[in-house]
Amino acid sequence: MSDFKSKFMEAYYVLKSELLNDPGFEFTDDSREWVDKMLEYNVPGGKLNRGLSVIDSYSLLNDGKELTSDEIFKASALGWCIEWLQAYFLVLDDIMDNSHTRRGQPCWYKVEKVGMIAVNDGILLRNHISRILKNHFRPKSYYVDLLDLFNEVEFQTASGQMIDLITTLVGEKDLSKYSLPIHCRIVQYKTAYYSFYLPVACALLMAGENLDNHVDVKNILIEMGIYFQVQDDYLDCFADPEVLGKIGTDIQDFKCSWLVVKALELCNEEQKKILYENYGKDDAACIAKIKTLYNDLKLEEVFLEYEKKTYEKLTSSIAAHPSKAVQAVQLSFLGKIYKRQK
Ligand code: GPP
Ligand code: MG
Ligand code: MG
Ligand code: MG
Repeated sequence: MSDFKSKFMEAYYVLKSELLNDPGFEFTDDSREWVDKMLEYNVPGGKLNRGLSVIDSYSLLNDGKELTSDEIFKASALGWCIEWLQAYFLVLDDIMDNSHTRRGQPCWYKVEKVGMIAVNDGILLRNHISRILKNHFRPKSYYVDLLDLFNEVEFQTASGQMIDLITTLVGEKDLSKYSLPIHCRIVQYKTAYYSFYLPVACALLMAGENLDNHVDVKNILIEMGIYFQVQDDYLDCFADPEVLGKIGTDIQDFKCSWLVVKALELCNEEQKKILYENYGKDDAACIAKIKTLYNDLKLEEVFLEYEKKTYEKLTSSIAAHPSKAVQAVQLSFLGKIYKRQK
């Protein structure tokens, strides 16, 4: 399915060039250079799964019929809108999470001369999405639905991010409020909608579908998105940062991670004391104690068991869907993330 990758990359350069020559602003050489660097640093360097999924999904929804170059470009442009959205979220999320690295390089706000300019760059990235949609979709009958979709999903994500952040409030660090339902609510909103539902919803709109008729697809994709964020939480602690491209910060950030929720479920009184005393402290010795505890509780095995069960559950839900094309879209997503290492 990666046959679209080179076309997808070509579209990136077209879109970037349009943004660098946007008639809505009088660019100077300096400002154009800033935006160019900022985009190169933050937009194309990820796995591009979300973006590529729009073309893959659109192609599958068209029963694999050969796409015209205009269709490939349009689906790519929507895919890039999601990659731009992701860049916008990550630039700001890394500031909020006090993170160090992302995609194998320092977080954008950590780059010399950037600092808090990164906040405005995040706002610019968000605005670029609207510019791209306006430049390429304004005459389309589904333009309003696209704008509405991006607005809805951004609202859901920012709301999820809010609950992710307010559960960690300094001075109110209280592990007793962490549970699986709270975790599930956070990750459904902060990750699942924009990472899983949005690419398929874009492809459905481009294919002329009404999103109200696809609530069942949405529900399965949300389940998949929750699984994806459980993997993210697991990898935050157990992956090699070299492979993952980022250094985990969930333990010191006091995050309501799937791992701490499982640890709370499985620990004895003595281990609970260790959790309460060491979780959420930015201190190497405290972090090491939490990691030892996670190993003692065999959380790697617990995760692998969860992963297996979730995979089985998802494949059977997908198999129950009436449309073969929709099944194929969902299976291609699941295949991309099952047992991922980064
Ligand atoms: C992932 O959480 C969630 C996001 C990146 C959404 C951010 C939303 C905003 C409105 C800024 P995470 O912090 O676990 O991701 P990572 O592990 O990649 O830092
Ligand atoms: Mg975060
Ligand atoms: Mg983060
Ligand atoms: Mg994370």
